[in-house]
Amino acid sequence: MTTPIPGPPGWPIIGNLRDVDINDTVRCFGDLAKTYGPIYKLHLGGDDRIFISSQELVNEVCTRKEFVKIPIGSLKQLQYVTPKGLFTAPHGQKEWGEAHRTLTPAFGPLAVQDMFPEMLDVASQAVLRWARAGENNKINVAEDFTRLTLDTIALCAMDTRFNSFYKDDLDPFIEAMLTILKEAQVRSSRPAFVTPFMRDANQKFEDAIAYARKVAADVITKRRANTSGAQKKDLVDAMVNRSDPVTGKKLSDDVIIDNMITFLIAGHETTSGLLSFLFYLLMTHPEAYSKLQQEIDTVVGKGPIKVEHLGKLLYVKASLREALRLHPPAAVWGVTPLLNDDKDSDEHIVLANKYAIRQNQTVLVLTPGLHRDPAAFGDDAEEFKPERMLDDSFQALPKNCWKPFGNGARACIGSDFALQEAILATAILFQKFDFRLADPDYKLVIRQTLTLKPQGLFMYAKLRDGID
Ligand code: MNH
Repeated sequence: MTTPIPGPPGWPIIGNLRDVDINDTVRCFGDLAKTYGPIYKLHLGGDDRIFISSQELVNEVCTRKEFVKIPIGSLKQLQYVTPKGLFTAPHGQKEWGEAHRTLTPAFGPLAVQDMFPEMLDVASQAVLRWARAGENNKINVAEDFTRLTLDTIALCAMDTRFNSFYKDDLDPFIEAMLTILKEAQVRSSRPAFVTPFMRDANQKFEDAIAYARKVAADVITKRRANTSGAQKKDLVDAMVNRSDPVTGKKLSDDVIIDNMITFLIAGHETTSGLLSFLFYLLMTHPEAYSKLQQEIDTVVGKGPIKVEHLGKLLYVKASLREALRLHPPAAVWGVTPLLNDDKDSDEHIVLANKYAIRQNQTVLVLTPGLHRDPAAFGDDAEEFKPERMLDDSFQALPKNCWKPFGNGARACIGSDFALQEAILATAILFQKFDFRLADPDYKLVIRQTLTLKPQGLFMYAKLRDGID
């Protein structure tokens, strides 16, 4: 016997379309969970979609092998741009397996340490820019962290300098990428039959894709031509020179291009969102702020920061985990039960011993709700407490209650990269500056694009005494 999954009553044809604001879906999905509970369904796009947000249900979905990734929303639209990119690949794609096996070692914690010099280079540019602008300069937090993360991923994954801290207009590659992301978002929020009629937008989209692919192809050509022996140990090197341990093959140019674009898209907005939320949380929690800065002063001191320092910044790492818990930038991801080879089969799987989920039905994991489940995090789940994310207590948390990087084989390949980058940036910035909100009464507003970010967040950065 199964129980129906609760949900708001829908309308004929449009289903539950009126229950969600297309530009603010994450918040709407979260609000609906407050009304209907940790599992509910909405009829959208011609099918019932199931939303889950408790540790118990998410744990089941994360551990039962029948559940596989399904690209949803903008991610699905981006399949057109990067059909063989890791992020957008459909479950079971051959090229995904090859690229996953080839590139996983290059994203491991040790390999990522080889990219410390590049990350430090870009973080130092942020320091310089904020120092020069002076303590009365209002910093647009999300904007400057996007400069930081974009320049970092471009340097590591495309061997290209955007120099975003030195100029106000965007590099043409960034322009192209923003056009691509915007169009993917627009397409994901309207019925597919409309798209062919949007001639101008479609042309702009095609031009942007062609430009981005050309730039990426030139990077590959240049790296292959460099036979000097002194090759950088970066992600370009991994994509061009490593081979799949199973097939022995190297990645094709198309797959490399797809993944270069993928890393730029996946690797900047998320990490800049993380840093923006972290700084917001620290500026509004003075105790955590001073603990974090004291740790940096003790571990790093006043001298240059080194790669050996990073592993000792335990409170910084815990604060980043806690920021990812309260404000996961990639907030919703999709899975679906794969039960047999028949796409239209009505075989189903039973969740929590009572809810039937059909083959190919989309289950969306709502991480903001999951990350505040009191059953997993206690009565203070809504509060910012980095202590709970120090290694011992972090490891003692219930299984699969913290999922900011997704799950299983399709989890984020860049999580070590992102954490190293964020730890380094936080350490060097708090070593040099004191921060405060430009508007002490600022109330957090979250803006949804492909990811979530604080909107209208400004701060002041004042050089600390004895720093020159
Ligand atoms: Mn990342 C997948 C979150 C940084 C490259 N990333 C995912 C997923 C989440 C995610 C969630 C799973 C999505 C899904 O199941 O549909 N990623 C993040 C967050 C940060 C982040 C919160 C930073 C903080 N990601 C990065 C960085 C890179 C990157 C940096 C690249 C350098 N992410 C990826 C790729 C995938 C991915 C590639 C797809 C992996 C796969 O399916 O094989």
